Amino acid sequence: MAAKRILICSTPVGPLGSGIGGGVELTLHGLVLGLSARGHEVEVVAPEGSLHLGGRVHQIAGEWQASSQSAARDAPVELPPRPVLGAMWDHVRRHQHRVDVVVNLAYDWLPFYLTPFLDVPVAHLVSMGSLNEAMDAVVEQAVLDRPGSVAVHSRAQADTFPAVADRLRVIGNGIAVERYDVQLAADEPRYLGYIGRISPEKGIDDVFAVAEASGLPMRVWGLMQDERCWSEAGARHPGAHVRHEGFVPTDDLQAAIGGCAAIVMTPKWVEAFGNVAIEAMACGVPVIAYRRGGPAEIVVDGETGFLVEPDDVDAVVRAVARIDEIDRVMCRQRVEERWSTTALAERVDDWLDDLIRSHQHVR
Ligand code: HBI
Repeated sequence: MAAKRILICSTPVGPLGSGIGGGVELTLHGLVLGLSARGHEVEVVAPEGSLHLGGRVHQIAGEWQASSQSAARDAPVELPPRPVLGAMWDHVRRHQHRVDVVVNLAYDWLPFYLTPFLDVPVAHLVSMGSLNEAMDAVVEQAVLDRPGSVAVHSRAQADTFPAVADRLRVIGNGIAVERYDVQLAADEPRYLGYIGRISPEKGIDDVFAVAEASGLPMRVWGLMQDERCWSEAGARHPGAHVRHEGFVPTDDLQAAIGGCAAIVMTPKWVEAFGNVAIEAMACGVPVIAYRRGGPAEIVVDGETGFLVEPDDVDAVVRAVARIDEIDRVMCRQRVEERWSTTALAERVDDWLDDLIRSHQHVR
């Protein structure tokens, strides 16, 4: 298909580059790079204060949206006064005739509800598993209104929306592999790594438990979102040597994690994808993960790391002891083949082509 004019709407929880948007920021960056490289014109709508991404970002003023993760399943749909989310989608309404397709990355009710009010086709990339009734309802409605208009990152994530699981497009994710330097041997003496927001759903307590049981130092990179959960884990595992390295942006992160013997992923929730798995593997670092959620569809057991029984800390420790069985070059190679921005953009381009074609039929 010819070059497309694509408008990508970011998450309203915070500006790009702040880390508040978590994996969505990495996904957005991957889409901008990958789709531009395929000759498409890509622009972004994001809260003001965002990184400028080469001048493509329309910076929108307004109050940030509260994170869906902190709300209850039956929470009402809420918008703060002068919401940035509303202003972002008013921008879409005003510019919709200049673009061929809009890609929505916000995990919010409003963009889904507004879709039928717009002429332009909207492709919704859902970034987390099912969290609340309001989103479940509009995701289901979007699939009914426009089959093929909703995509997710993994089959496990799709399965958290049982009413429409088999009608969600699974597109994985992708990172700019060239931004990651592969390190072919782990630093000595050995240490483990964990990357991610410090919060209960990420399984911080298990991270401390693995550190204590393995006797290896654990280095932790990520936004300290929940101090209490961190200090409680420390109190429960006095023998754990865990050091918080802080939240570091991608370029510094990739340089920091390359020396890890392995990255551990102990999520308590269904991780929609698990970007940190492909970031680690891009640096040659094997991943040891619970067989739960997205990471179980990324890590190839025995080839790019190990998948273990969920919540089984001892199984993680046994896998750590086997880590030299993993070829670190293969970790990098698998990311280049499947999880690069090039591979992601190809999958997304196909998705957008199908959506635009079906949209024309429906008009
Ligand atoms: N909450 N309301 C809301 N909207 C989002 O787009 C959103 C969120 N919480 C977390 C989040 N996005 C991202 O950090 C994850 O999707 C990765």
